[in-house]
Amino acid sequence: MASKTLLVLLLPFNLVLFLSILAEAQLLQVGFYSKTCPNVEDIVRKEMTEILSVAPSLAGPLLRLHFHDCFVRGCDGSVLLDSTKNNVAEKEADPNKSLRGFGVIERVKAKVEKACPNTVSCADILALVARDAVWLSKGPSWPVWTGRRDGRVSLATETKQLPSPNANITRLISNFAAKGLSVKDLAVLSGGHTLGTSHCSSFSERLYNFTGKDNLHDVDPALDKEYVPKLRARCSLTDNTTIVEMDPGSFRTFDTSYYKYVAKRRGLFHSDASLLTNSETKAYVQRHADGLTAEFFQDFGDSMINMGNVAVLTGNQGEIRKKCYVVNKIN
Ligand code: HEM
Ligand SMILES: *[C@@H]1O[C@H](CO)[C@@H](O)[C@H](O)[C@H]1NC(C)=O
Ligand SMILES: *[C@@H]1O[C@H](CO)[C@@H](O)[C@H](O)[C@H]1NC(C)=O
Ligand SMILES: *[C@@H]1O[C@H](CO)[C@@H](O)[C@H](O)[C@H]1NC(C)=O
Ligand SMILES: CC(=O)N[C@H]1CO[C@H](CO)[C@@H](O)[C@@H]1O
Repeated sequence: MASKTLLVLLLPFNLVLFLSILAEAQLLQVGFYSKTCPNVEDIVRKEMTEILSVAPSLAGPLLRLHFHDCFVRGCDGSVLLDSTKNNVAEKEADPNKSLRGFGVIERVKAKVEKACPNTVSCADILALVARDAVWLSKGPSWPVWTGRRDGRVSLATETKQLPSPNANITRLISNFAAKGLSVKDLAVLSGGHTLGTSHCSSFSERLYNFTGKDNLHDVDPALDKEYVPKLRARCSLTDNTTIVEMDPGSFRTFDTSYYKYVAKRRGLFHSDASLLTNSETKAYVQRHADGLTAEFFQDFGDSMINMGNVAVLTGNQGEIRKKCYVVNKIN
């Protein structure tokens, strides 16, 4: 995928021809809506610019929504569906309790529906919104491959496939491999934690109860000892409401400082710290702790394209949802 992006960059003049050839082989394509909804990317960008100018802290949650969509049942908009009388949806499950930004997706979708009814999927809107959230936070932009269709199923039980913040590197690598994503994708996409916040409950066991002893010495040894009191001052073991910046000092700016924190053993989650326990991910963290912004930005776009390809529905599969929180009625 990375090489394809590079090719796209190298071949601006043949872009249209090139992409239409690629489209034969590829399920998604850049500009899928160029005939059916030519302004869709402008509409999304305009809405996102307005939304983030008022509420910049939504950039993180919106990026995370696309990740959670893609890791459960593929990027099919299933994370957006509400529960029904007979079904508990993904968004009700534990890992999703902290998801935010659903209102933004509905707002953007409504604008797109007005311009191009029944044309653009919610799954694609999520992918475009995630890209714009990063770009508007001073991060990279990348060509979003579109043409996803929306699923009709969302099951809370399937969110078990999401990686846990307590995961070790073996577990993280296998979580990603199960979605066709590489060790490099893991190192790169973890850099998404340069944006946003976490609830204390996602990491407080590391501060007080790492091995279940529940005392002040029961600390995750992978955490910088000098950082522990700072985090403890913010979070008790049972606090599930306080939020903490994952990349303190620049949590609204997409940059490489996440890697600087992880390299200093100050990543918030055990999963962040785990990146230092594998030679490839460790090398990535250490190299980017010193900057290398341009390379990280290129990598991040490439890996987002990879993630956006996970188990997508295309062609006649699924549907184009009218509203993102509910499947279409079947007559
Ligand atoms: C590698 C495995 C990953 C794990 C274990 C993980 C875990 C978490 C956890 C526990 C939170 C905090 C939730 C809360 O308590 O509020 C979080 C937040 C976040 N994650 Fe991840 N994540 C992973 C990968 C990713 C990826 C691939 C992305 C996107 C590329 C991402 C983007 C984010 C963002 C932007 C936030 C902040 C959300 C907010 O501000 O509300 N994460 N993640
Ligand atoms: C990693 O975690 C899994 C459980 O999630 C466990 O089975 C495995 O033993 C752990 N591996 C290492 C090397 O600690
Ligand atoms: C501490 O960890 C143990 C083992 O994981 C768990 O059973 C216990 O509930 C935890 N204590 C608190 C107060 O969360
Ligand atoms: C937070 O913790 C309180 C007290 O332990 C509990 O009643 C509440 O349900 C928790 N909230 C969430 C969102 O988990
Ligand atoms: C955003 C969202 O739908 N959050 C839900 C997560 O799950 C809890 C219950 O487990 C709901 O109360 C939230 O509304």
